[in-house]
Amino acid sequence: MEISTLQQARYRYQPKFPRVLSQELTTIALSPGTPTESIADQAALKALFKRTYGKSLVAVVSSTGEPHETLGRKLTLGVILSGGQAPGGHNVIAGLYDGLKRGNPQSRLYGFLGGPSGLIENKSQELTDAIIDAYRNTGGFDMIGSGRTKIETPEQFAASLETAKKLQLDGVLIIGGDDSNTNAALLAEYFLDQGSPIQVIGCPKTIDGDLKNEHIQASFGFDTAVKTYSELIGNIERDANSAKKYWHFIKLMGRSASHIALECALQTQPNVCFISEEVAVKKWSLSQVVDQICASVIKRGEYKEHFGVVLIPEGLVEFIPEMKQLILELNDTLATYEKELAALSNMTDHLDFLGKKLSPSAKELLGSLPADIARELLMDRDPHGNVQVSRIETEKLLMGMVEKRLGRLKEQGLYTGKFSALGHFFGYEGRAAFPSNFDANYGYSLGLTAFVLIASGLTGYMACVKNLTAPAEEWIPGGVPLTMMMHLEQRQGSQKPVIQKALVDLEALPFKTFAAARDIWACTTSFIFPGGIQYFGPPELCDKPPRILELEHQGRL
Ligand code: FBP
Repeated sequence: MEISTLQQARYRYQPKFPRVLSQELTTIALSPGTPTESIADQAALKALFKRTYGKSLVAVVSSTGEPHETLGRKLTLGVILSGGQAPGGHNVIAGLYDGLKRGNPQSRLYGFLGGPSGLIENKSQELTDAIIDAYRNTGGFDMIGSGRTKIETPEQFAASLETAKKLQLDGVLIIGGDDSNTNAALLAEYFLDQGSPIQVIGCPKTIDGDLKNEHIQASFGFDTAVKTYSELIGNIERDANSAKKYWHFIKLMGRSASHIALECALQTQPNVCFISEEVAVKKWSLSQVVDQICASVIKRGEYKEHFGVVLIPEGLVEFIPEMKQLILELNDTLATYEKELAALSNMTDHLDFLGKKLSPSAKELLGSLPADIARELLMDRDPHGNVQVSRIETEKLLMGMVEKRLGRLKEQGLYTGKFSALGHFFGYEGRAAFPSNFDANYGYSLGLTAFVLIASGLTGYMACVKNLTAPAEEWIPGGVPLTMMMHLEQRQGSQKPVIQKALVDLEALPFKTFAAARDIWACTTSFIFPGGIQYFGPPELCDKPPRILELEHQGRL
């Protein structure tokens, strides 16, 4: 197979990882902290996770005692990639594999094909040196594929155990986001409940950056995705500043939280950027969102700057109160009347049917939306019940509304400028990019850490690596009990245990830094052009962590 020059060069890249993990394995140990509690709903979670609740945080440390053989036992492990692609995933598997083989060359690693369904349906492939080497430091999840199947029915849990037993697994690593790691917690508990010693460990993956907390500083993949999008945004900003004739409306991936939009705004300084969490707190209506864009267009028009850049987080529609209410009602109605709706053949019939079930305000809003947007809101939900926001063309909705509003102002003689808009959606472009050095190092470190946790006999933990703003050698590996990050949430009609999603914190330094500067960006041309990800060169250019991480670190000092 032909490979690019960059891919060849990346094969030779040696990921950097925490110093403690490069020691002789006989001198590495786990240091336990005090027992933990879940972030809320302690009694309910204790009852649901009888065997895995309340474990201690652990740190991977240099052992002070006699050398020991714990990490050298022969192991057979399985690994699953779950959910959307995130750069660095192949390196997690490579780190796990290298750790395993270093511990004991007889150890084996199976990759489950196509995500969690590979475990349920016993579809796997043994991973070898040749396979791992072909994917080192590459993006995407094509080594074994990924999927969004949720392990939820008793039959699926039983089938998962059956597969794990057939392959004689000692443990499974689930690499995924909040929902997939919730699944890892449930599976760890189930295996123990069934009297099986098979361990389950999770790993924080998602470009969205919403799987983070006090102990998980970041999910891998975020850095590469935001650097890829910021390069593209910077290029568009420069084009806009050259041609001086277009307003670019750019929707950015990130299903719920706006971490991606916030990071890209900090890296590129656009004229307008919305943070969904702020929209929700301030209860901005769709019309108020449009007002803000128009204010920037009008102000810039006064300086003859008839161009600009607007960043729109993918999840925005779910945070605008009236849209949120509409989506909630649609979710319920679509689930309740699934059969009846399936029997209807066209969009008009769908809308008529739904109109009779929705509240008057939701019905009115649905009717007022452009037909394409209404159709996109009715599309199938994902297996976790989420509306597929990546398929809703919010950028086009806002472009249309801004154009209409400016047209009206022009008629009233209140606006004399020019407005011509172009829409973009940056999402899939960033999910499978060659991982930045940060993500290549972080993914590999997480894989090595997961190996240490499994070889030490832990289950129901997430691998974690802290101190991420320092050079990789100084990063601190450890494990966080999965139940510690959980609470109960209303999902598809009932209270379910889930890992809490991290939204943008409006009180923290990253958002405050953005909020302090945005009024200037709205009027002036303050663009920054970050350029492409640099893979080779000085560390300050190549190994830089995301700006949000740096600001969060600064905020903690
Ligand atoms: P994960 O939460 O699985 O990491 O997925 C992230 C994401 O890229 C979201 O930003 C986006 O909304 C969604 O996946 C798109 O899903 P799909 O890959 O099914 O189109």
